[in-house]
Amino acid sequence: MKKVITYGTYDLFHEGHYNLLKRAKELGDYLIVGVTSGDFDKNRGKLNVRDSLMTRIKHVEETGFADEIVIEEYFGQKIDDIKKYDVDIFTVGSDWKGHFDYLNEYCEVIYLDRTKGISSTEIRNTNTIKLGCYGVESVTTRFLEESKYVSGINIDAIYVDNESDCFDQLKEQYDFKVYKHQQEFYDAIDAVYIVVEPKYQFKAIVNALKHKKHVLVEFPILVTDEQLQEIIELADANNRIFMEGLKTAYTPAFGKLIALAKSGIIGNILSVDANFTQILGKQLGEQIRLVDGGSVHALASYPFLAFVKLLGLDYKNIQFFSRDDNGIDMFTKMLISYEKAVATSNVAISGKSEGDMVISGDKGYIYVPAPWWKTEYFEVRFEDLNMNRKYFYKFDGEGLRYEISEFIQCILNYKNSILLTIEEIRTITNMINQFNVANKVTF
Ligand code: C2G
Repeated sequence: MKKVITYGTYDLFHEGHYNLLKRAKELGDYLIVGVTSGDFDKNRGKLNVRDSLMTRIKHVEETGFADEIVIEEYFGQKIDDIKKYDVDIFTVGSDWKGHFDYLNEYCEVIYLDRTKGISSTEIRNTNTIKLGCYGVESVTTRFLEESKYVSGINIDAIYVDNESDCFDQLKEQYDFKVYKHQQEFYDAIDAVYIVVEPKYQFKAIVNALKHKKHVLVEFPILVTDEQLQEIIELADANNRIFMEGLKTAYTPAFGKLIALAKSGIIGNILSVDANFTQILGKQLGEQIRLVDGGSVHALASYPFLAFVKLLGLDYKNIQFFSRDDNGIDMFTKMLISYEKAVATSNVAISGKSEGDMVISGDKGYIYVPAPWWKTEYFEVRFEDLNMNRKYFYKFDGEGLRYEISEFIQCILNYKNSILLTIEEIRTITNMINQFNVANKVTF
């Protein structure tokens, strides 16, 4: 019996996939089809796959060509599978010509002509989300750059109230339409990425939601608890997505880290320590302008993200210990108590601490080396060193592509993100607001 194997994502199943599977089957007597897992696609940079794994498997099954279906989950699995299933022929479309020649060592490699004029990416792009940038700051350049890695999105509208120097640079780098009137801007887009100073943030978000646009607002969200409640209700009433651009929440590694920590592998979590510090030097004034305050406003959203994910929403209280410079906290140590756990963090816009994270448990602990907020690697450690385990995950580029991909997915599914829920956003915003009212200790 001649066994054939082929692999693919098979997203938004189309005739190109069908033709490939048909001809793959004709190469032998028994066809194994490897369907890529969501994680594997993310790891190989294929973001924004629309169909679930189960849907993609079902579509392959329905063709009737596959005698067996396996899940492709890691780089190198093709070699393992060819050996494991005693495969005679590996085949794939001609768009991969040359890419899999190394498999000739294990079996015959055949590239079948690709069906011209159709691809999942093109189909995804037919219902492309038109995204506009409201406000321009330095992060906007990174956002535009990272958006190139996400299919199904088109950014060609910018609206700015006041043209900053970041804007002048951006205008040279990207060809997009600059709008001077908000109504025209909103008429041209489906969704908006908002980056503005805190004093304009609430009004900009409300305005976008009133224009029935999905909203992704760059962190930190610095509005009052009451204002946030109004935003949440408005988004709900208009059936629009509201998301915070806290990029770590959307990266593959961070999601796996949280899942592992909460799996019980280190027992009950007793404490979480996560710093986030910078010495901003000449950008200090810029950062203070941007967040209308100091370290807690600028950076606390990140450790607070880790705390709400690991310890939950119901903190008991927060203490702040700040190095204060004319009302601006240049360095703040935070102590957050929960019912059965405690969390600490140093945040600084003019000071440095180790940027690692330690999640302590009553059976072991997880160590995440700096910078934990861009983690690609972490270790689970125990008293018995032989039990220690290491975990690696890819973190591509600036990490914004995962956030953008999640935003598009949420819009298409009309469902707010579970990677950073509305309740978690509410709690993080509330924790920051505690700083504004707390009887903080200054030193
Ligand atoms: N295909 C085709 N014609 C098209 C589109 C796709 O023949 N118009 C083929 C591809 O060459 C591939 C299969 O259909 O052999 C599945 O395509 P995708 O789902 O895009 O899978 P891909 O990302 O190419 O992954 O490890 C994964 C595999 O290497 C292929």
